[in-house]
Amino acid sequence: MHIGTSITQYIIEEERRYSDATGDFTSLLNDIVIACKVISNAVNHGRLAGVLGSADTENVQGETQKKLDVISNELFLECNEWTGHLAAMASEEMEEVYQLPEQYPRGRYLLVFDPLDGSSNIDVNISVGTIFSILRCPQGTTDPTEADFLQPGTQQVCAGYALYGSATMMVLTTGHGVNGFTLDQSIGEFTLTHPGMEIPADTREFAINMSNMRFWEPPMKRYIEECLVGRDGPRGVDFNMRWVASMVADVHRILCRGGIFMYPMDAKIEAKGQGGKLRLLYEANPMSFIVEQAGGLSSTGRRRILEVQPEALHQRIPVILGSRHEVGRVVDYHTEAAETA
Ligand code: P6P
Repeated sequence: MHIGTSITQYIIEEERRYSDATGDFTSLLNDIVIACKVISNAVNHGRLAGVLGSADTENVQGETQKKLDVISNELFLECNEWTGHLAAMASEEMEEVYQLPEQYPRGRYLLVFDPLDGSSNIDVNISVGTIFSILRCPQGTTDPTEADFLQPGTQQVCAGYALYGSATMMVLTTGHGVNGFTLDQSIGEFTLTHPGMEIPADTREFAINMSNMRFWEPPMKRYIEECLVGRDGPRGVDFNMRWVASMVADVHRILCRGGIFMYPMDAKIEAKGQGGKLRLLYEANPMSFIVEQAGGLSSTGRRRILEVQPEALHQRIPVILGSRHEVGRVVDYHTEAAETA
């Protein structure tokens, strides 16, 4: 009986690319996989396990936390804090950097994550996910501070997400392409099902929260209006729209069949003094690494997201990512607008 390539086998074979590999990274990635399996189990049991609904607490973002937000965050900490592979962790759900309990050894990596992205969908049984990014801990640092996490996305060692959907999947990149794994519930292992994922350069499908249209900047309005006019306008073709309001689900669709995902800057966000809606370190950067490794582009509209120098742990940023020809068009519209301003 052939069980296919397990995620464990994939990770170990990836490690063999590096002659100086110690097995540290392999073990770290396996710990993250375990955390995602446990979260998947909690999500799949939902109301049966009494884990739906609000936790009646707020996170650093000022958002009401779902019970599963808190549970998922605690699971990630519990599965990773003792291993000796990490020097510290940071999470959307925690204001400060998580310093490891002093009894645990320190390792060479930093882990930053959104333990349950899209959790506003959890109570209505729409797909949610976990997003994570692995950075190197600066040499000789044993008690990292926020400043040690403020590395541009180009410094990521690994990025991935788990999608808790009709199937539970994990999608990973370590800088050598993108691979997708599906959880085989019968053996409790992720198996390679989507090797070498690539985003088509062109698409006729866009993903954006249209209710914000009146707040967008002119180049974004121009792009979407052209898509809406379709074949009767300058694009000459009709477009389709999808918006799950779970970044992991929207990005996964784009990885599978192309598309462009946009959460642009808008006047409402600007009035709040924020740099965007989505968070740079644990949403935009890991998804941008994955998208670029799959042949797509990821931009703020004005610059490549992976090159942005973070200034704060929970910094927000505009995100336009997906099929490279469409992202390129949106960037061109922003450039033209700046040149004619
Ligand atoms: P809106 C989920 O809260 C999230 O961070 C992303 O997963 C998602 O793409 C976006 O926010 C949805 O935002 O304004 O449409 O609810």
